[in-house]
Amino acid sequence: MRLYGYFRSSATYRVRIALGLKGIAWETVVVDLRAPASAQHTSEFRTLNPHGLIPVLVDGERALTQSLAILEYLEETHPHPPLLPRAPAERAAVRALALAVACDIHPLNNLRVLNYLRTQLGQDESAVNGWYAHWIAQGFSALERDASRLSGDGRHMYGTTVTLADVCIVPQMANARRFNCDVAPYPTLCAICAHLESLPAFAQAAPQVQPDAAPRCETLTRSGSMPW
Ligand SMILES: N[C@@H](CCC(=O)N[C@@H](CS)C(=O)NCC(=O)O)C(=O)O
Repeated sequence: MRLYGYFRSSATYRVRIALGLKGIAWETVVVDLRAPASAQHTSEFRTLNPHGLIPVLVDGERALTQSLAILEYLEETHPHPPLLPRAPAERAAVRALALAVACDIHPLNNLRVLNYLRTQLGQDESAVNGWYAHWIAQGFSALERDASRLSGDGRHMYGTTVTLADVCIVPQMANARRFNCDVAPYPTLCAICAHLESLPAFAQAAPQVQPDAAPRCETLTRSGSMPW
């Protein structure tokens, strides 16, 4: 399989984790989201995904988009280890946690949204960071309550095994930390992520160990010129 992605893309990070958990071999094709490359906007990439978003997973002749659809595809084609429980109500609960991240938090803080705030709406970095922190706080407050209720061991979002909810929370937590959001009010989420990040599939999927994690990116982030 070929995974079109970028080291800091949290949606790609989700797919890397799932591929690792399921023991699937893949190769990475780097789509550099940073200006001036902005590879997601090239006609070549838009042919692969007209939405101009990563990840894209190519399996044979088929190009799959939308990380949650990709995760479900991997779950169906490589069922072991399962990332969803067996009972329909439990599957719905896990999907709800994953979707709370993927549909309610992440899209509001995506690169193109932040860039729109900066450019079309003329907001400065302080306002953009405030926007980012606001939506993290909204989402994480509720997820903290969810996890307190649904985690079976304080090490997983749901029950006592790794699920799609875990695959989604770890990249979002990494993003929140990168944007200096205060995550102290979410001790359950922090404990869960600390455990998950120690697992090999999560550790090997982490942004900082990806081949395209170049020092230049760190410089750009710290300077505040383009936090991606
Ligand atoms: N719902 C999509 C979101 C994908 C997405 O937003 N990807 C980001 C990187 S994490 C991206 O490609 N951003 C490019 C841009 O905003 O221009 C998914 O889950 O795959």
